[in-house]
Amino acid sequence: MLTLYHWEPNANSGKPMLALAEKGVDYESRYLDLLKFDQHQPEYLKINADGTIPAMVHGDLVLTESTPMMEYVDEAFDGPPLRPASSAERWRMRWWMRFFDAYFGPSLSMIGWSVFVGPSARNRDPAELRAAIDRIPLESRRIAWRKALFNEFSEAELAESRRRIAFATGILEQHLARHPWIAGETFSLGDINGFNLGFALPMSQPQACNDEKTPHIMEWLRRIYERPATKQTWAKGRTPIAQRVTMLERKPA
Ligand SMILES: N[C@@H](CCC(=O)N[C@@H](CS)C(=O)NCC(=O)O)C(=O)O
Repeated sequence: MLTLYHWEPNANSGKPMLALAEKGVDYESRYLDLLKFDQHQPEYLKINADGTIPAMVHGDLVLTESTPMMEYVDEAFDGPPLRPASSAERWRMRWWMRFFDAYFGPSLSMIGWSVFVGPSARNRDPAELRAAIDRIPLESRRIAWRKALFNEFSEAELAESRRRIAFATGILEQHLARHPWIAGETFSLGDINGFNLGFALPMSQPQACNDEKTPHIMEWLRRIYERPATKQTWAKGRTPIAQRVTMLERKPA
């Protein structure tokens, strides 16, 4: 019995969703609406006391942390391997996953929370919002929500995130000019990870990621978008967040 608690196919939730689809593994999907704070409700806190998504339940085991969760999916289930056979490619896959999770992802997330999550969840009674923030278990998430809901990200921290995004897209473009995939010659969890962070980059960061400046990133995103597992996974989205993926449709020649 496999159950996945997730939000939209996007960022962290989309990583196990797409890995499971690539493996061809069925699961029970439990959709939590992040903007309605479903992830802080008592019923879900019994599954993941941190109140973050995704979480996966396989038998008696509760798994959190989307990147190691994808490695578990690849090891525990049949289906095409999603980690390269060679040690060198595995190292390169993990190098990039660490970079995505520790450096690129948090910067994209800060911009996303400031321009999208905050404004989308803000139109409620401030007292109700403060009570919702007080129920968040992790201090780091309480801080992120407070800044997003009350528009408190400083210009200095947003500028630093923009600088990091420009740097990250620059080195990713250089890498993909030399190799078709993140690990090198083999499609892997690294591509699933990067796609989830970056599928909307041409819309959210058009100055950093576009056909002229980063043609190899654009081609890589389009190749992943065209995979049947990606189409199947993004069809599970319920909001315009997931629908942004269609911007990767190739224009008729
Ligand atoms: N490192 C964790 C991060 C999980 C995480 O923070 N997820 C975000 C959504 S992408 C979340 O649950 N936010 C809920 C909240 O802040 O209330 C992972 O990769 O699974």
